[in-house]
Amino acid sequence: MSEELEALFKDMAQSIIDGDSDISVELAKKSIEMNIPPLDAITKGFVVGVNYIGDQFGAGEAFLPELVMAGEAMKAAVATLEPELIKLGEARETMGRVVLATVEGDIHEIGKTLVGTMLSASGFEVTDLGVDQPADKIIGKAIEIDASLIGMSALLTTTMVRQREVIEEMDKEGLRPKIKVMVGGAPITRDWATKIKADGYSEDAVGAVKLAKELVGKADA
Ligand code: B12
Repeated sequence: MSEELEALFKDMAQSIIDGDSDISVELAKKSIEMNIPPLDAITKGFVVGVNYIGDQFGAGEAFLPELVMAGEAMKAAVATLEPELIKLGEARETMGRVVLATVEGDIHEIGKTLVGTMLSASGFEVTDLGVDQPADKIIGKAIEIDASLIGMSALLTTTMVRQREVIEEMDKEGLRPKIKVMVGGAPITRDWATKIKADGYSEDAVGAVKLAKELVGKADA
């Protein structure tokens, strides 16, 4: 990696740590001008900062206002890069409909939105219900739009259990295997996904696209 690039990624991470949306957006724009792949800017730059603040918060060394500011700066940077992410997709055929949501009681949206953007860029028709979504809303929407896939995000150890509730409800209503389920979010592991009988899990947005294609039977597309 060139020194200039390394410095830019470092500044990106720092802008999130400082919770400075003006600078994070400015750096996102700069990376577009420099033709840096938008996913690199996110994963090698901004995410490093948000993870740092998350760890500091977890250790009691950063507090809620800092977490909120970092979240806002992260959201603004990802939103700036979103059109570039979409441009990357050269989807010709539609891959199927996906309902995406963060589960009830959980308002973390950045990772879920990023997954949604990447799925759209890859040809999926994404209905993003947003955050804090109860099981009946998620399932109801999937039935309404005849979705082939539901993607659920959870960022809290206290809300990840909601993913299981949705799956149990779907099984009760006989909706699977017609509608597949993938799960994700920072505390989610492959073991958890297996335990709750999800059809798949991915730890990041690129993996989520690959998984979604596999689940709808279009792995080669
Ligand atoms: C930003 C942030 C916030 C922001 C969210 C802003 C927003 N608009 O989204 C705000 C300030 C609102 C917030 C609030 C809280 N937060 Co918070 N937050 C974070 C932080 C720092 C970063 C999350 C993030 O955006 N990461 C960047 C994105 C890109 O990554 P991601 O979300 O993991 O998503 C990727 C993958 O997981 C995956 N993925 C995600 N979703 C899906 C879905 C599918 C289907 C698939 C396949 C893949 C997938 O792909 C994504 C892209 O690569 C994390 C720490 C961390 N490192 O996770 C804490 C963290 C999650 N928060 C935490 C806590 C405790 C809280 C609060 C309870 C704090 C409080 N006391 O109020 C509240 C909860 C409010 C609620 N009810 O939800 C804890 C959770 C601890 C735990 N064990 O449960 C963490 C881990 C911090 C910590 N170390 O303590 N938070």
